[in-house]
Amino acid sequence: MVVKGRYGRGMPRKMASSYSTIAFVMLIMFSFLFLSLLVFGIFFIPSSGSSKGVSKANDLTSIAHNVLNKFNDKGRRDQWVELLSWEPRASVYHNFLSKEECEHLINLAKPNMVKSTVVDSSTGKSMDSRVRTSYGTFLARGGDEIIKNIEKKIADFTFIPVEHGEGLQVLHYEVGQKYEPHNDYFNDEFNTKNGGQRIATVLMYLSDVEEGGETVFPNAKGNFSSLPYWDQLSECGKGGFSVKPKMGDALLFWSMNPDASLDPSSLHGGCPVIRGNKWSSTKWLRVHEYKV
Ligand SMILES: O=C(O)CCC(=O)C(=O)O
Repeated sequence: MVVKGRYGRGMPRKMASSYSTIAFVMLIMFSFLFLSLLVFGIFFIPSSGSSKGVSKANDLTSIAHNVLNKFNDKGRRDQWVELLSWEPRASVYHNFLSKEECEHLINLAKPNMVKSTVVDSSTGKSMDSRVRTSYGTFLARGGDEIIKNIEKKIADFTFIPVEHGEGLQVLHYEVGQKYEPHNDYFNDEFNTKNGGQRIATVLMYLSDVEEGGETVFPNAKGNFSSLPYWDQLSECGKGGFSVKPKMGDALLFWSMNPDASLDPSSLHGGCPVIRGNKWSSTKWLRVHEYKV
């Protein structure tokens, strides 16, 4: 026995046509919704992993490169972050400062340059020293709009707030002048009263140096003689992992490990300048707010 439907075999034509109208309207609505989600970026169609610009997991250099390039002004030199070393943790941000910013810092500093000193660990006072033969001066934090902008860029680069930074120090080294290897962190309580320990340093090169003047890390771990610029380094520069000064580049290195212990591999110095002269600017960053 064949059981017939309520309407017998098949639907009445009128009903069938209203179902297809509903289906058509729903199809249009879904297509519209799908296109809207795509346009507003709520979801995306994955492309094959080999496409350009897709970085591997943990490939920090290319992540930073991709992000930083977005902020590149028209006509400005390419900017990217290069990881240099894990012990100490160090990276360089290429073309961090423009030529105009470098010149601005040098011009502000020039009238006030005095023989560089080191900090006495018992009194916290500055004292003359043979380990440091450069000339330098400090520029007040937030001293003008250009300094404010540089300090904001440093905060973005390091993830450490502007208020944790000491004032910028500008240094000038002439032929033969140097800064012997030292750590930027303190071994006493006096110097850590304001702001706590120095956690990291950003060293900005305000000029190129024809020969010598490298920043050297004598305790760094790695096979440095395989570096492509090894042959261009001075004897002092070959005494560890070295960064050659290049105008506008900013070297970031950490004096503290992620577990808050001090990192002795952050020992560093400025090699003697052999030809030309060197201008640099240092920003020391503290664990806590540094009151100025
Ligand atoms: O000039 C350099 O390369 C090193 C400077 C330095 O060590 C410092 O300012 O703490």
